Amino acid sequence: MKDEILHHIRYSLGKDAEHSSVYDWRIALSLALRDRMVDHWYRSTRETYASNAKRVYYLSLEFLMGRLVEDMAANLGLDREARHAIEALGQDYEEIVHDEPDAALGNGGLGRLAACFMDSLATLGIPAYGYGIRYEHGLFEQKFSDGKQVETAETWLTQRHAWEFERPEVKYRIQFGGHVEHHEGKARWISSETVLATAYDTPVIGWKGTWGNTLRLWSAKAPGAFDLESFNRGDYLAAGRSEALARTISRVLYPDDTTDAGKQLRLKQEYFFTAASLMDLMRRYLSDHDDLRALPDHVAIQLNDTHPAIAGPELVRQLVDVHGLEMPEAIEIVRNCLGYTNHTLLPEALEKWHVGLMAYVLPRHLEIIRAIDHDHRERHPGSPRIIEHDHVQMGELAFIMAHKVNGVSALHSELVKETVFEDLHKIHPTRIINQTNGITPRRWLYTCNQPLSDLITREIGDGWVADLEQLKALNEKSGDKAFLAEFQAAKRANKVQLAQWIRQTCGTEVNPDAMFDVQIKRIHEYKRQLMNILETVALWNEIRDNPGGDWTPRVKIFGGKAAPGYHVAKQIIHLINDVATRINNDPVTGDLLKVVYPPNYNVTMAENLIPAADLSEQISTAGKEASGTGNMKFALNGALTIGTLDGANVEIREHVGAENFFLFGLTAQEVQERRLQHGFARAAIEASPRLSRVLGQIVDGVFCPDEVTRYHELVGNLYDHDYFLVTCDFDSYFDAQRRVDVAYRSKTGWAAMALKNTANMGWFSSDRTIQGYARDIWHAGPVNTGGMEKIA
Ligand code: NTF
Repeated sequence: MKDEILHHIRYSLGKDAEHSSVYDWRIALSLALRDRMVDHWYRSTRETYASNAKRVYYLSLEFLMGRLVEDMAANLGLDREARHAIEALGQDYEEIVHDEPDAALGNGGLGRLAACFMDSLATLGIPAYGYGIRYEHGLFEQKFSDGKQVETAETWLTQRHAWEFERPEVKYRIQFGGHVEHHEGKARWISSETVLATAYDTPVIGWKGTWGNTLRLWSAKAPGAFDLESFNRGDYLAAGRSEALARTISRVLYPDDTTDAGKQLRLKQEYFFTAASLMDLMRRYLSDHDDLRALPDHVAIQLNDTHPAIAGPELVRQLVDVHGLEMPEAIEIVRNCLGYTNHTLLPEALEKWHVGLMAYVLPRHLEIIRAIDHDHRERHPGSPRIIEHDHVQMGELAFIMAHKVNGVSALHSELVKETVFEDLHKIHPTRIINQTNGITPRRWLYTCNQPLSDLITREIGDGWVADLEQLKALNEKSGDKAFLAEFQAAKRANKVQLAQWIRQTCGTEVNPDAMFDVQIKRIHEYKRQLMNILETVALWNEIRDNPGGDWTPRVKIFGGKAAPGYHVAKQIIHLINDVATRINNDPVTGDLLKVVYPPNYNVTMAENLIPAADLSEQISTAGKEASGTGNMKFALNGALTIGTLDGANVEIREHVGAENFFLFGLTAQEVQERRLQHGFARAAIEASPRLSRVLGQIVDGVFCPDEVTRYHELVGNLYDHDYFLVTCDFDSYFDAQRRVDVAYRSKTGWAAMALKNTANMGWFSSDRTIQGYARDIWHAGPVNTGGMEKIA
């Protein structure tokens, strides 16, 4: 390793060791690791071709990969060797690892799930490609200015991205606009704009390097030659125009995972990467097959939400307009290739495109969508329409064009059947299935939590990393005092580290012996960070009322970004920061209560916070969080959950045991009923003196003396339109928190409960999730076991 790193310092970076910077060392280390991936990667590709195995294509507008160096080293089994080599070269390994910017090509859970799936696909040896966009700017960077969120552009690609291979020879012409001509039953799309999609490949190597897949991200370029004529005339802007316009498509990730933002460009992004991916997989298929009717035997395409739902009409277009198949047959072939995963029930997140826009950007696709709609309604009279109120409903389109539709937790999948797709479910009662989300144990325990990972490996060997259910063996240890002490010591080591990081990042001193209570996720009303901060104020009040009481010291930790246009979410951020300022400077509560909100939450920050958490906040309004995956990461790392019966919380609680989970709040059913009661929020506030007092303080400007009216709108909305039932669940939440306080006072009691969480979270490995998709949706499997067998 040492020689390989030095080789890259010299021949890839053109430096000598004495004059190399941290950046140089990082790139050299990354390139040395990448070299070690290549042979595994080629071998996997060769075996896939040789065995004629079915390939899985995961289409996702987001891949939230985070940093890669530690993950890549770990999967190659070179984590220790890499560290030793760097140290032997006189460099600081931590500093080098921390120099890598996060690949933040996603917003939150949906994008991070795609990244975990890539890891599991490679670990399981399933031939797969991830397809997405190589955004120049990932998710914006968040700063706080006087407590308010400020966004700046993220710039990960201003540095060299050492993991990827540029593929200038892989390029496709993606068309937009124009019109369609029909001649003798044949359609010809005369487009008005062309953009080139070019590929960048990142190898994804599974655990122990046994298999390698590819993450192929598309970048947009102008198709034509540079406009030298304008340039020579001195019109430099005109000379650069077509390049700039084309590149716009892969310029930025839309900073919003729940609203249908940025109309035309967003639709172009979706079509751009979907069409390029389908052209690419068709080229691969046709290179050694000639029967298009057999496509579904060799190709499984998974749509990560509706963002790539244009895949249905696009693949039909390729089969009909390019390869001459008949429309009904093409529709059937495509359906047998496609699966669609739904990730949300929030109506504002279900994509709809105005037919005018669709006709303008993708005129041929609009025709095909009408044909698909017609075909479906001929077969199923009374079926819901894809086009409704002049909008193409991408959820309906994805449903109709997929042979399987899945939700992401047991509860969510049932709600999908009962709500968004109620009518389509009646027509296709076996189409909707469930695949509960999972997380990769490689990143989310082995790499991010070394103290705990080492302890577990010492106790039960390292088989758990690829077979997480082996953690069950730890259940036997829950009565073993000595083991519990070591388990606690691992947590404490993580907390000490985090306390130091918090001091550096936020300037706040926190006591590692206090309970670390963490809520990290996008800021959204349904996730109810507001309820958490209101409870924090209520606790502050009670401590101040009785400062000599027997309080359990807490550090409330928040992390997360708000979509730049989401006004209420930004107010909530401001309120959390205002409350933090007041409480952290209160000598009465002192170390008993602290509130910290480090800015710019991302994957790397999650890897720091989760191993150090005692309490995981999963407090969404029941029925709103499709699954959650942070909830799984915390429980796996030995945090206890305070949560509602929502998303995967339900299944986590079943696995870890109800006695090791702090449950509160209304159920999804009760939420529905409560909303129908007139004035429910006002009634709940009036019935809760504690909540009334907190809201009164906020309105009186206790936390914003410089601008007393700052939160009047926020609080006013709670009284009148508390859609997410913060007020109704408040007391139940407060009481559950006090049960948490009591439980935390027994150190070994708490440690035993925490261990039960770690021991019983094995089922939530994304390896299990991927096996479910492979078995129930893709009918695909690893090459080396002859395909399906192992999984079935
Ligand atoms: C998210 N959906 C859900 O809100 C989470 O509950 C879930 O864990 C993840 O997907 C992964 O399934 C979205 O981000 C989106 F875009 F659909 F709103």
